[in-house]
Amino acid sequence: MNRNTPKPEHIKEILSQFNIEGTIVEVTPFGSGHINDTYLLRNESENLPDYLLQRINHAIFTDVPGLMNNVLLVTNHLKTKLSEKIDSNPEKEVLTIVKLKNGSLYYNDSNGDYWRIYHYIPNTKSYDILENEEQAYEGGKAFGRFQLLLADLNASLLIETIPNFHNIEMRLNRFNDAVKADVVGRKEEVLQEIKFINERVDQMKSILNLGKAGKLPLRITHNDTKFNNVLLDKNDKVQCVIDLDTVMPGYVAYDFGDAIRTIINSASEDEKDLDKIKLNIPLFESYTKGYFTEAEQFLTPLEVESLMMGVLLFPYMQAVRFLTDYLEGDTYYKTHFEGHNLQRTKAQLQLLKEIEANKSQLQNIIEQVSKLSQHFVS
Ligand code: ADP
Ligand code: GN1
Ligand code: MG
Repeated sequence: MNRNTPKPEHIKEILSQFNIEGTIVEVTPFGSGHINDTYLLRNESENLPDYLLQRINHAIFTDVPGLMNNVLLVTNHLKTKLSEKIDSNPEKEVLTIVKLKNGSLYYNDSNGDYWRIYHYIPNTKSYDILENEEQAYEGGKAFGRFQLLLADLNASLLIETIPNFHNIEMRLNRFNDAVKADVVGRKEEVLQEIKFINERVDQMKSILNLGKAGKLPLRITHNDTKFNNVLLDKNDKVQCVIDLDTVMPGYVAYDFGDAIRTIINSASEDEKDLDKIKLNIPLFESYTKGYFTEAEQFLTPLEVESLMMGVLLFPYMQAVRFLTDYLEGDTYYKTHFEGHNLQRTKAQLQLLKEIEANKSQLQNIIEQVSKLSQHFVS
């Protein structure tokens, strides 16, 4: 689903609702997210903050008040925890919501669209593809710390912003429905991909089954840990975890697997030339090391074991989701050309093939890193 940039007079009306300082002189589309629409708002004065305006995709996030309440709870909790540490700066390390003049967390305009504003965090960068091991290590630390800091937030306060978001059983049910309905007549061209997906159904349910059996704890997880959802500073040090719309209860292997999906891939998520999709194993190792520096404090042995299952599950899960969207006529993700969702599907399945071929090496790395971590719970 793709939506138009709002007209300047509409932007003006939206901005007039919010408690922003200064005068906004420039509004530019920003980032490469697939769901929300993001705009950078440049302030006239260099001494006043720039902002980030987002149109929340309310076809996907149907309970916007609940979602924004989640974001407020999570950011407040993170800021409180960080303010207890001497070497941290909560304002720079956690997203800050800009409220409306009436105190609300979002603006619902006359078209029915929902808008929110965050402080733009200056001198930071997010990467779709990583450049070096330091960045991977920092990313691992960021998401490990994120889980650690949220470990004592009462999960019952959070709503499930997208129910069953990472429930592969539900994803496969919807996929099978889409194959059966074949509403836009695309099934015949994707028979090979459907077969590949169907051959792996049982093994992909392992995390879900362990969770259902009560063997894996539900924790508060991020649930959208692709690498461009962490901001690094100019020295490539972790600054802030962003994109908090899907923070809700989940299994740690989900966050690990989804992050690795973007970190280990030497090409982009939607690479057309499948030969370019190769594993960058040193980046995998660095991310894992960074992750364990924080997560060693709470991971159970079975959670450590489940991490590799997450690494296999996430390219698969994303392929199932992209292909479902392709079969349903491209209604969920933003697409930039005809066949984009199919290209994304093929790239994710190729990545899964590569991961399957190197599974024991990756598993060994996780085991080695976990053994080296001092506080590992045995
Ligand atoms: P989406 O849900 O569409 O992925 P994000 O919230 O991840 O939207 O924002 C899109 C991009 O905007 C991010 O990848 C990042 O580059 C940038 N971004 C988001 N929030 C901030 C922020 N507060 N400060 C600086 N950059 C940001
Ligand atoms: C979407 O919004 P963005 O681009 O960070 C999606 C994720 C997928 C990702 C694939 C709410 O994330 O689940 O992993 O695309 N977000 C939602 O790139 O569906
Ligand atoms: Mg994002």
